[in-house]
Amino acid sequence: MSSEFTYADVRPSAVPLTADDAVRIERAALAVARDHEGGSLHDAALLHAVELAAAALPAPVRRALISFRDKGNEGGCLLLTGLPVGTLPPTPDRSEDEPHWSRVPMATIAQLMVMSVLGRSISYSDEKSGRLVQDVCPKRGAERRQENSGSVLLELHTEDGFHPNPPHFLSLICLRADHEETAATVTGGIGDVLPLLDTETVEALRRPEFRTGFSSSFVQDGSTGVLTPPMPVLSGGDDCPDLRVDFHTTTATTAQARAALRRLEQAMLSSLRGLVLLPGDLIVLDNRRAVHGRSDFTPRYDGQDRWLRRSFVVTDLRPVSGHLGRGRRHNPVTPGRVRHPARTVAERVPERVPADAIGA
Ligand SMILES: O=C(O)CCC(=O)C(=O)O
Ligand SMILES: [Fe+2]
Repeated sequence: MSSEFTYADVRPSAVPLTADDAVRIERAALAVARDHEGGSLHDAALLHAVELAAAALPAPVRRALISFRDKGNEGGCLLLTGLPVGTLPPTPDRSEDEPHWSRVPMATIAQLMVMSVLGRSISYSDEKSGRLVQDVCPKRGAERRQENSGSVLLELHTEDGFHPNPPHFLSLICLRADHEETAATVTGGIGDVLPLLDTETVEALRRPEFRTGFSSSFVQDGSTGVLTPPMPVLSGGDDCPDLRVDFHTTTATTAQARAALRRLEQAMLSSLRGLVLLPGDLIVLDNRRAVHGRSDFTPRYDGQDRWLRRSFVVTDLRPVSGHLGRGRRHNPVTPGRVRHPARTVAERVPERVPADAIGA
């Protein structure tokens, strides 16, 4: 477990939007919001209008997104700066107070416009009420949770690595920074890290000897101990493999796998890129190629705390369409909520995982 992150600043490599760009995006986003006033963000007509409105994004931004979508990059992240966020209500500090999207229309639609260049928006009905765009802000009483509602250091993870259909890309748009501007969002890309790993480690990471725990944000009773069947951490092409791991919940089932997981985490920790997100910043994370995490910070619960909004896309809806319910929400997969036996995606582990099976 890491206690802090050191990272190379990604702000110098950001794709900046000018003030004129921001005005054009603002107009396009508000037009969509106006046309769909009172509607659901999950409405197909609204999502199609968002895709059309994405034509208002300037060519350099679209070019950067297209290249990131098709080729990725070493660090697995792309930063845009200068997006419009509009006038904001107070930062919510309880789930019940999270505002309807129409109270933050500009940031919400601008984020979906950006994401529509990368893929098709989806959400997960197991988590955060299946909202298509979710609030990421510190919640009272959740401080120590390994979830985005916590404020302790959030360990490196690919998003939803336990899920049969995790997002291909996710984005975080910053509406408010934390008071001290110390909460750093970091990424570790497999492109940066692969050259640091020896062949034996890579081979071990490719064997199906790792089980990842379901996030407590998915398991409704908050219980832990629901693990995937054994899976590899690395899969796919030799040059740039796909990655699936959570250094908080992934456990190795053999000694060799355990050592490989530890080496991977060390290599990731020594190659991090990141930044303290500021209002108008939007970071896109390549969820097949990078882990991400966040350093700790101190919330004040004064309505001005750190506030990001998160959204997910997959590159193609058709392979997952059989799993989607109404409005692009992925059907439940957590035990107790599935209508068919849960064993197809997860096994409930009756007793604690033996200590010697837990990775670094
Ligand atoms: O708060 C952050 O910067 C990252 C949170 C996170 O990992 C997430 O929302 O998936
Ligand atoms: Fe995350």
